[in-house]
Amino acid sequence: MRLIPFALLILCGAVQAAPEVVSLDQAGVLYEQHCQSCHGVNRLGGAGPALLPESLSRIKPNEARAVIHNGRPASQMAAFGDRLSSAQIDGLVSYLYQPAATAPTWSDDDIRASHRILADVAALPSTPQHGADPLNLFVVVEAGNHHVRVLDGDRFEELANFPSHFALHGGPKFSPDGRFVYFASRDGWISVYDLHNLTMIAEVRAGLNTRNLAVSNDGRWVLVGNYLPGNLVLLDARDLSLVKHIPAVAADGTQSRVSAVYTAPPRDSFVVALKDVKEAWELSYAGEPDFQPRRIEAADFLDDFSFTPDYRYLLATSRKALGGQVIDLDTGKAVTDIPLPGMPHLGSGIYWKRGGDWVFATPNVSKGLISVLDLQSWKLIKEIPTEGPGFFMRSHLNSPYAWTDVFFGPNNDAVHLIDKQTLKVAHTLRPMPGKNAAHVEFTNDGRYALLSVWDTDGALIVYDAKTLEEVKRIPMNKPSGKYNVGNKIEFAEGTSH
Ligand code: DHE
Repeated sequence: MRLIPFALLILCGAVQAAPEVVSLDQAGVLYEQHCQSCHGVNRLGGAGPALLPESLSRIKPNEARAVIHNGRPASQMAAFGDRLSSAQIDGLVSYLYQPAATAPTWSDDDIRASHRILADVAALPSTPQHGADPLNLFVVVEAGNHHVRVLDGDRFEELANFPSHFALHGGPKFSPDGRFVYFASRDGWISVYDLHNLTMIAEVRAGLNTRNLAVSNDGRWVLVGNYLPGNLVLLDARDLSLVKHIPAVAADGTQSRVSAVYTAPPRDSFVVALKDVKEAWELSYAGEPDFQPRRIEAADFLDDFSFTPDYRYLLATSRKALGGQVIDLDTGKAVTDIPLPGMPHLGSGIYWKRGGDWVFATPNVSKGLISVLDLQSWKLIKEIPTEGPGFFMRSHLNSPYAWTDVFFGPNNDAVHLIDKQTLKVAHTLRPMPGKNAAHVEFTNDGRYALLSVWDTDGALIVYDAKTLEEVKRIPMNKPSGKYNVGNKIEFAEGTSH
C-alpha cells in the first residue's frame, strides 16, 4: 500500500483542524451580536423569552443547541446553523447556562414599565358575544407552538386561537364569573383575556421566573408567586396594574423562593407555599385587606400541595419524614405525617366520595403508583400500581372513574381509568400508540372527557366519558392543559385548584 505523505493530507484537508473553542467571553460577544435584540440585555428576555439558567432548567443543553442551530418552528426564533459554527453554538449554550454576572433584578419600576393595556374593558360588551355556553368553554394551552385555543365545549369547535407568551405553565385561573382568564408564563408574563369578547385585555411582566398565579374569589386580586425574584406580586385583577410586591422572607429573615400560591375560596384567602423555609403563608383578602402574611410553621419545606374539600387542611409534600405532611389552616399546626413514597405530585391530586367518606388520590412523578388516602384518618388506603410514573389526575362528580396518565417511561402512551369505588384500574386507553397521552378535563356536565396527546403531531381527543368511545379528534401541537370554565369557577370535585 502506498503511503500518502502527511503534508499532502493537510493540503487536501483530510486532517481535521483542531476544534475551535469559544470562551465564555467570546460567547458573550456572540450573544450581544445575535441574540440580545430579541432576548434582552442581561438575558432577561424581550420579544423572545429570558435565557437565564433559572428559566432554562426545563430545556436540556442539547435541545438548546438544536434550537439555536435549526430555529424553533412556528416562532420568531431563526436558525443560526448557517451563520454560527458548531463551536460557536456550543460556546453560546455554555454561556446561557452560566448564572448572570450580576444577579438579575426585577423592580416595581420594571413591572410598571412592562405593563400594557391592550383593550378598554369598559368599552366592551359585558355579555358573551360568541353564542356558546360561557360555562362550558375550554381554554386549551397548545404548548408546542405557544398558542391558546378557546373551544365551545358543546360542539368542540374553535372560537379563538391566539399566541401566548412563551412557555405558559400551570393552570390558567378564572375570574369568579368566568369572564376573564389569567395566564402565567415561566418567565413572568401575566396576561388577562376576556372570554366574553375573545380578546386580550392586558399584560405585565411580574417577575423573571414565575411559578403560578391565583385569583381571589371576589375577583379583585391576582397574586403571582415567583422564584426569581423570590416574592409575591399583587396585581389589580381588572387590568393587572401593580398593587405591591411582598418579599418571600421568613420570620427569621431567610429569603425564599415561592413554590406555589392558590386561592382558598371558603377562607377568603390566598395560601402560599415557600420553597426554602419551613413556612406556609395565608393572606386574607376579605374586606379591605392589608395582605400581611399569617405565618404557619410547617413540619418541612413545602413544594407542592393540595387542599381537603373544605379547605381546612393542606396536604403537602415533605422531603423527610414519610413523604407528606398535613397542616391545619385553622389552628396553624402541622397535624401529622402521611406516608407518600417517591415524589407525589400533590398539586394534581383529586378527592372524591368513596362510600360515605372522602378519599384523596395523588399521582407520583417518580414511581408507577397512585396513592389513595382516607381524608378522615389520614391513613394510606391503597397504592394502585400503574404502568409508570404519572403527572396529572382528573375526575368529575358524574364520572365513576379517575383518569390518570403514565407520563414517564416507555408506557407514556397509556392512560388509566381507575374505578373510584374499587380502586382498581378498570380500563387502560392508548389513544395514539407511541405518543405521550396526558392531562384530562371533563365538560361541565361530566359527559365528555378531553385528553391531550403531547406530540408535535398530537391531538386533543374527546371521549364519551361513559362509553369511552372517541367522539372527536382535533389535531394540535403538544396540547398541554385544558380547562373547563364551569368546573374551574365552581372548584368542582375532580378538577385541579
Ligand atoms: Fe407543572 C401545574 C410545578 C413541571 C405542566 N406545575 C403545576 C403547578 C405547580 C407545578 C406548582 C400548579 C400551579 C397552578 O396550576 O396554579 N411543574 C411543577 C414543577 O415543580 C415541575 C415538576 C418542575 C418545573 O419545571 O417547574 C413542573 N409541569 C411541569 C412540566 O414539565 C410540564 C409537564 C410541562 C410544562 O408545561 O412545563 C408541566 N404543570 C403543568 C400543567 C399544569 C401544571 C399543564 C396545570 C395542571 C392543571 O390541570 O391545573
